[in-house]
Amino acid sequence: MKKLLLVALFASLSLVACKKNQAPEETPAPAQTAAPAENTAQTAEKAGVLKGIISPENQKAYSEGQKAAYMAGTHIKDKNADCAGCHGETGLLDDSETQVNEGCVGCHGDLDEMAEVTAKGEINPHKSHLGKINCTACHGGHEPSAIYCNNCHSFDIKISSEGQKPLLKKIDIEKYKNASSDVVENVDVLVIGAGGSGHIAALTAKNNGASVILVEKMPIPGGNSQLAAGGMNAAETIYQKALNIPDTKETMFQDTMKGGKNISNPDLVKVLADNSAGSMAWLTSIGAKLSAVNMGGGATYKRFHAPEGGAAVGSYLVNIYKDVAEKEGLDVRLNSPAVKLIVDETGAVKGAVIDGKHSGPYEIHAKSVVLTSGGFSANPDRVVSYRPEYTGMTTSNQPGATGDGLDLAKEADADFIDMKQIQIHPSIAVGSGTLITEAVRGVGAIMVNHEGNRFYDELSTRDKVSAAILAQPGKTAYLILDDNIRKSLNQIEGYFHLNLAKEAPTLEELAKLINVPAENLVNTVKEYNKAVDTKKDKFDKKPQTLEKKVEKGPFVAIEIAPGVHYTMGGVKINTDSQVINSKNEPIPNFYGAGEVTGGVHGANRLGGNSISETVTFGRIAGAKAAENAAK
Ligand code: MEZ
Repeated sequence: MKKLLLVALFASLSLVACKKNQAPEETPAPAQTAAPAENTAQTAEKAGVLKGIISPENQKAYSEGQKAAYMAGTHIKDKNADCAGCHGETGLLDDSETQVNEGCVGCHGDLDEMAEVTAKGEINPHKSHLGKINCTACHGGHEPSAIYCNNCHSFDIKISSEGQKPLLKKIDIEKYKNASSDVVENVDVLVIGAGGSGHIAALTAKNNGASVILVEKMPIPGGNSQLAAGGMNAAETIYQKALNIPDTKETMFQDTMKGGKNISNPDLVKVLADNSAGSMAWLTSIGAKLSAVNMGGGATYKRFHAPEGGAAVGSYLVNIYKDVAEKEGLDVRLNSPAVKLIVDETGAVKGAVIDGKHSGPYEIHAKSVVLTSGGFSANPDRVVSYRPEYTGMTTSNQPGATGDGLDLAKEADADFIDMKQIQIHPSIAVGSGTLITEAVRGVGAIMVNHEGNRFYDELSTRDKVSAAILAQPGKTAYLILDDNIRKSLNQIEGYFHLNLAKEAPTLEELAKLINVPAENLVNTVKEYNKAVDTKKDKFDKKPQTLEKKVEKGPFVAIEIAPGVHYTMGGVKINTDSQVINSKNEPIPNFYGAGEVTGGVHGANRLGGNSISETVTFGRIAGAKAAENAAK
């Protein structure tokens, strides 16, 4: 029905001639010259093409480098195409490109339908963990298309209108130092960054009666939360109780402090642990069920909560947040970077300047601003400025994780903490940016070096496991698992799907496949299986983590190497999620949550604590921001 409505809406708009469900053609488009500085609608108007048919003149304008006249390959060939079909009669696009995307869907079908007609091989770009996303996240109307997936993967996918370029979205905040605009909107709460923390803060503020705008610089929402694989830590949950897991908030507090080498802010860690079961209950209330409980690195008990069957936690949650946001009518604006904070003479934060992709700069005046813009693992320059030894390292992060929010916060005199504490995750699949979730080790995979020998406790903290891998010849290792372990976590099938895992019927054959001495691998596994029986391991793996033997073929190997995963440092906050300034005082009207903040994880974050942080501190920040706005 919805589809019919969309088609009807589209039909009423004097349309681009629709060829529904036509697969995009691989039409090479002429080379593009530099884009003009003005926005697309202005350029289009100047070029006089807004209402015209795509004409020879239009094509000529394109070939002369006028961006507005550039059309994605399929469209440029369509002599009957009409700009208003995508742009509407005004020609003005909203920054989220809602209308134009409705147009794409009206002509071509939705993602599911496109997945049917474009299925080529195993990898289907229209069916991914990113869930429902805009067509324009990848397909360009007036600029070459880009395969969003290839920011993290290296798929050999063809896309119409060339374009494979990575989408790193680093915003040069310095450039906007004096930015301002006469175009002003007013709102109670402005949330900057639509990842997990941002969605939760925005939804909470809205539920607490505030008007809310959530802005996101990327063309898709979700941030790094979208990529979170393993689980969410929480103690004393109903799911743990049902499994008789004797975990407590105090144990979670102690594990987190110890994992962070005791430099975390204990008040924040206490908030994290004490609220974790409540955060889980809140997730349940919005339809998220994280009832599978696994072991995470550095944890005393199983507290790593994931969807039943072991699906990736992040995309599962983010897709629920997006649905709730849509249902509740949350104002979410994509392609809308916050480029400057508005700070008054007393130091209070009053809003931000947004540079919308189509609308250009405008101001949002807000009674409260919540910063949830994420970390900076995808910004190698910034990472290396703190940790030169990480030069050239891969990352597991989405391309928007560049840390611009830190530069914004600096304008409001925010204080920073633990900036040098950057987490290296032990298991990024070699040759890709794909995280092999810690849950693989949590459900029983062992780790061997190129000699086929184990060398460390697989479930120690990430800093130690990473250092141990980097000390091995070749600086990579193999995860080895059997069919029982494989079947206990369905994300592992995904690694096969992505060509990152190898399998063989016997350990000897697997050894041959990965080029390690077979005798060593067989003996290593024998010795490990004995440790499972005796609960005594030569690398001191905790008895409760010695659960499953590696015994049933086919056997699986995944080559892994450490990569930049999480930035523990960030803006200083207090337990009310208020951002703290250089005089150690809360900055009026300014809140922060998630990876842009520091202090919760100290020198090393435990796996599963970041999703927990997004929910707990996202909710606190949203509630406090709404309360402040109501004053
Ligand atoms: O919290 C994380 O970073 C996490 C659980 C990652 C993973 O290995 O899945």
